[in-house]
Amino acid sequence: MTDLIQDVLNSDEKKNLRQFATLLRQSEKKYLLRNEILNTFHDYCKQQENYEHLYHNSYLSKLVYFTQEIILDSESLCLVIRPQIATQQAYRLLDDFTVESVSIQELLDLRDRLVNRHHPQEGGVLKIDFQPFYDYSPVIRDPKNIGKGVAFLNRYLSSKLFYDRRQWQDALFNFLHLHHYKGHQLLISDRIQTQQQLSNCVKQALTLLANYPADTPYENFRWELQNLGFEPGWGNTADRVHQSLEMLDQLIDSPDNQVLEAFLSQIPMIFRILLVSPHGWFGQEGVLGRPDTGGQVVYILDQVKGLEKQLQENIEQTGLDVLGIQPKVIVLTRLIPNSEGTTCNQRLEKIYGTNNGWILRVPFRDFNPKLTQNWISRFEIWPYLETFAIDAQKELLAEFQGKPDLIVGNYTDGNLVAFLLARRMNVTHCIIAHALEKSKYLFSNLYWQDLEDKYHFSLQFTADLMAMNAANFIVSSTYQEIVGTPDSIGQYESYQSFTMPDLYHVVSGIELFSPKFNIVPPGVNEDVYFPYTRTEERKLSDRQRLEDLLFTLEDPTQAFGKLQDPNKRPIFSMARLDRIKNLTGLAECFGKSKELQEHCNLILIAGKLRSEDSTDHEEISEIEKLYHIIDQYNLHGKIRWLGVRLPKGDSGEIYRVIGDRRGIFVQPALFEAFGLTILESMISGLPTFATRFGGPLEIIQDKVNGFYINPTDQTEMADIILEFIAKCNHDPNYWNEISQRSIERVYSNYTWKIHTNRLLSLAKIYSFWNYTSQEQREDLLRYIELQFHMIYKPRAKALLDKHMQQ
Ligand code: UDP
Ligand code: LCN
Repeated sequence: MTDLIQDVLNSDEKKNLRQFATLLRQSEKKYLLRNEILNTFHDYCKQQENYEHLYHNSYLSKLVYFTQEIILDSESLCLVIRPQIATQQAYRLLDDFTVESVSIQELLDLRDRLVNRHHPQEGGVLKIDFQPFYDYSPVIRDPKNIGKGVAFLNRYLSSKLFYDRRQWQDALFNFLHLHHYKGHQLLISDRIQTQQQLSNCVKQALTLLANYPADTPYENFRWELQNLGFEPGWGNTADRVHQSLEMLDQLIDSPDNQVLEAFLSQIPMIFRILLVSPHGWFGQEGVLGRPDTGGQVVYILDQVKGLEKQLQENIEQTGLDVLGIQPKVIVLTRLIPNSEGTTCNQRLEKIYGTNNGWILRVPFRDFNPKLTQNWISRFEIWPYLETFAIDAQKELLAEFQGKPDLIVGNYTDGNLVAFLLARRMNVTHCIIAHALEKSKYLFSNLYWQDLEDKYHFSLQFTADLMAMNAANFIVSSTYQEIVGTPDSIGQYESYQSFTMPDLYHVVSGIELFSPKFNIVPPGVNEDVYFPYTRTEERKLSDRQRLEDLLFTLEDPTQAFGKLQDPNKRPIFSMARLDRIKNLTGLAECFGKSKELQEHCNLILIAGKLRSEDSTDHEEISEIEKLYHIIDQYNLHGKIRWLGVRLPKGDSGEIYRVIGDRRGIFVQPALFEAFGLTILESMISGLPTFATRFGGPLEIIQDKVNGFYINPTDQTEMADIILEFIAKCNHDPNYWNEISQRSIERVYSNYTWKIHTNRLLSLAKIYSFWNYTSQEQREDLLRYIELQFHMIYKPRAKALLDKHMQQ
C-alpha cells in the first residue's frame, strides 16, 4: 500500500493530494469515516478540470477507495487503509509529504488523543492481545476462504494423520474409545487396546461383513462384531457398518480430507445439545416483535426442530436405536416471573413439533426483585449472568442426566453463559453472534463512556471478545458478518483492533483467518412460510381475516390508520421498533414521495401503538417519532400501523396476503446482521427491497431476485421502488419474474435441513480437533478467565450496585 501512496506522491497528483487534504481540514472534523472521505473526494474532484480521470482512474482515487478512516492532527494526516479484506494498515503523512507507517498501538493512542483520553504519563492502558494464542494453531491464507474453516481443518488434520502418523492415529484411536452413552460403551470396547490392534480388527470385521447381504440388520451380527471389539454405533445394516469401517481402514492407511470429514460426521457422538439464549422473551407464542425479541428466537426454535430430526436420523442410521437412545435438545433461557401473559414464567416448556425439545427457564437470582422479577433489557443483563450459569448448570445436569455433548451460545449474553458452562463442564462450545452490537452504533467503542449509561458496551464488548476467542467454533450466517465486503468492514473484523479509551486497547482481538469461523446460514420454516401461489395449502378463512386486519379493520387497540383506498399496491414491512430497524426511515421516505403515496399504501407491523405500554427507551422514542412523521407528512389515509403480535401461522399468511395484491416487502434497517424477514418475504414470493448494509447483501442478488436499497438515501430508496412499480405497470409479468426468482433463491440456499446437517457435522469435527488440541487451549482459556475476573466482573458488580438502588 505504501507503493500506492508513493505513486501519488511521485506523480503530479501530489498537488491534488495537498488540495484534498486542505479541503478535509476545512470540514473541522478530526475523524473522518469512509463515506465522508468519499463524499469530500467527490466534491473535490468535481471542481477539477480532469474530473473523470481524477475521480475514476487516478492513483489518488484508488488510495481514497481503500481508505477507511482519516485522522487529522495539527501536523499530520493519518490514513487507515484496508488494502484487502481483513487487513488493516495505517500511515502518517506529514506536511512535507514524508510517509511513516503507524503501528496498531500508535493508532490506538492517536484515537485516544482525539477524544482527549490519552494519558501516557500514567502508564497507558491495559492491552488485550489474543494473537500469541493463535500462533499455535493453523490459519487460512486466502481471505476468500475465510469462513470455510472446517474444510481447511480437515485438510490440515488429514495431513497430520499422514505425516505424523503415530501420534495422530493414536489420537484418533483414543478419541473413538471415548464415546459412551449412559453407561453403554459405543464404537470400540476395551478388547481393542492399541491403534495397531484396531487396524487388524477393522480388517477382520470387513471380511466378516462381506458374508452378509447388504441390508442385513445390525442385530443379526451384533455379537460377532462385539467379539472383535466393535460396539454399537457403526451402522444399522451390514452395508452401513461396512462403509464406516472401510472409511476407518482408509484413514488408517492413507488419510484423505473428504474421507475424514465423512467419517467424523457420521460418528455418533452427539445426543444432547444445549442452546443458550438468556435475554428477551423466549417463548413460542405472543413474544415476537417485543423489544429484544425477534429473529434469534425464531432461529433457535426452528434449529431445535432441525437438530432433533437430524440427531434421530443419525441415531437410527448408526444402529443406536438398539440401545434406546433418544436425542434431547434444551434451550436455556431466563425465567421471567412477571411474564405479561406469556409462558416465560414456566420452568419447562415442550417445543412444538419435537419429541424431546424443551425450553428450560432458570430465574435470575433475586438481587433487586423490582428488576429481576421483570423483563430486563439486553443492555442491562450483565450482572446476572454468572450466577445464572451456576444455577443453570445444576438444573441442566439433572435434565440431561449428565452433561450435554455440545453447547451453542446465542448473542453476547448467551455466548458468555455458554463459555462459562462449557468451561465448567468441558464440552465443545460453539457461538452464534446473530448481531454484534459494536458495528451497529457508530463510534460505539471510541465514545463508549458517553454511551455507557444506556448501553453498557464496556461489558458487552468484553464479553464478545471472551466468547469469540473461547469458542471451539463460530457459526456465522454470512461471509460479510465475519469480514465484510471489499468496501466495508465485517462485524467480527471490527473486533480485530480497537480502543476503549481509559479501559483497554485491543491490539489483537480475534484471528479472522482462524479455521474456527464457519458460514452456515439459517433457513426458514417451510411449513409456515411458503409461496402465496400455493392456494391449496392456504385457509380461505385465515386469508380473509388477515386481509381485514391488514387493510380495513377498525380497532384502535390493534390498528392505527384508515386507508382511503385499500386497493392500492401495499408496501409492507414488519420489524421490532428499535432504532436500527428504521421503520421510521421508511415512513419518512414514503412521506417525502408524493409519487409513492399515489401508487401505494404503507403497511407496517411494528411492536406497539402506545408509548405508555413500553419500558424500552428505543421503542418509546420510535413510537413517538412514527406518529410525528405521520402528522408531519399528513400520511393519514395512506398508512396502516398494526401493533399486533401474530401467532406463527398468521405471520406466514400475512406475507401471502400481501403477495395476492402484488405488494412488495421493504426492509429499511440502518444495519441488518442477517434478516430473517427477508427470507420469509422472499419465500412467500414478495419482491423484496432490503438494506445494503449487512446480511441482505448476500441473501439478495440485486435486480435478479430482489433489490438493494440505501436507507440513508431516502430519495434513492423511493426512486428504486418507483422504478420497479413503473416496470410492473408497463409489464405486469415483471412482478411475477422477480417473485419466482425470490422463491427459488430461498429454496436452493436457505433451508434448515442444510443448516442442521452442517452444524452437526461441524460439531463432531471440532470435537475431535478440540480433543487433540486441548492442552494448547488451556493457556488461552486462562487468559480469558483473567479478563472475566479482572475486567468483566468488577464492571458487572458496579452495574448491579446501580440496579440495587433503583
Ligand atoms: N416478527 C414478528 N412480529 C413482529 C416483528 C418481527 O413475528 O412484529 C418476526 C419476523 O417474522 C421474523 C423475526 O421476528 O421471524 C425477526 O427476525 P429478523 O432476523 O428479521 O430481525 P431481528 O428482530 O432478529 O433483528
Ligand atoms: C438477530 C438479528 O438482528 C437478525 O439480523 C438475524 O436475522 C437474527 O438475529 C437471526 O440470526
